[in-house]
Amino acid sequence: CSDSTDFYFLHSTCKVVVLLCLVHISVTLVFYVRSLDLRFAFAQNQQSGGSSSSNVSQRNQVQDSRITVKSQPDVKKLEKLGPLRVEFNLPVTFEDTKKANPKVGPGGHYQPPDCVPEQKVAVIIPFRNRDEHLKYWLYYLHPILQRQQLYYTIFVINQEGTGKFNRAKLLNVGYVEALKDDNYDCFVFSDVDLIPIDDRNTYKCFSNPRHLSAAMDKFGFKLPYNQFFGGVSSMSKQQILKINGFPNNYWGWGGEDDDIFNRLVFSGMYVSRPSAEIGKCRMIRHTRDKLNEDNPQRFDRIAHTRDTMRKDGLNSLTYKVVKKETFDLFTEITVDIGKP
Ligand SMILES: *[C@@H]1O[C@H](CO)[C@@H](O)[C@H](O)[C@H]1NC(C)=O
Ligand SMILES: [Mn+2]
Repeated sequence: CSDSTDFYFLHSTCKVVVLLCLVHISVTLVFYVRSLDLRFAFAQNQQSGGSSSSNVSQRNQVQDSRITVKSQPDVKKLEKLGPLRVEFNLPVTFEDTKKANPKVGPGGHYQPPDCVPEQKVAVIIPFRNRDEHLKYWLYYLHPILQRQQLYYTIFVINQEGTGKFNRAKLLNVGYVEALKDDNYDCFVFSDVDLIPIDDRNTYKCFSNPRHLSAAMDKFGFKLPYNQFFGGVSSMSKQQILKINGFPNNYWGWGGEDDDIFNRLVFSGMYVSRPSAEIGKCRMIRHTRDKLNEDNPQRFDRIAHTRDTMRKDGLNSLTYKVVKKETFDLFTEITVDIGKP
């Protein structure tokens, strides 16, 4: 009798042990499969990174040997600087942003009260019909730029009318118009829908043109291709003059940023960038604007930057200022930039 209970006890212990083993194995399996998934997704990402930049393979690229893209050391860590929380679902108004930034003056100007600025920065935003995005941009950027202790003014360059959008020409206009207000020595060019996540990403100029939006969420927080210069960049007055500003004849979407990249490489400069960590930024998701169709001529254009850059740029720029308004958080300049 006692024998059989012993046996019974042994039997159930074995059962428990076997069960535990099974649980262990399945848990291990689940984690293993998950890690495979991750690795697979990563590989896919890598691939799509390579091929979705298909616009690159079609591009007649500047010879690779001429391209040097170097990382420059980021600013020394200042207190309170670091990663931020950036979201686009909270309701944000111009009024609230104004209240939250009492030290920002008319036209969106700020200067640090207790130090002499090393650079005067004009922030140029090419714009049309994106008030929703501009609200978020101002809400996030004003506090960041003040923490970075910059002397700066925000210029929103608004393309009048319903013709095709021309981002690069608006950048030229921003450069020229800002200089009528103050002797800026640094220009930051930012799309209205891009917000940096890390405020150590200083919106100022460096010894070479700087690509500030180095790790966009849209591209999995890395560069879509090495020569990418779109989104947010900064260039000093000297650097801009060296490349004759930006092209005026890219109407519609795409290519103008590649043309700018070519210009600076042909002028003997390279692109500096923050690290992938500090260069992280978020883009506000949106559908393509109606009047910003792909520019079918862009591949041809970027293949000829070397021939066109001396004739087309700041020295051939024409436009008419329609209106200049000084708002609390930014200066808006509405311009007629003509048609293709
Ligand atoms: C290639 O794609 C990038 C990222 O979307 C864009 O900024 C660039 O203008 C495109 N270039 C061309 C030639 O289409
Ligand atoms: Mn966009």
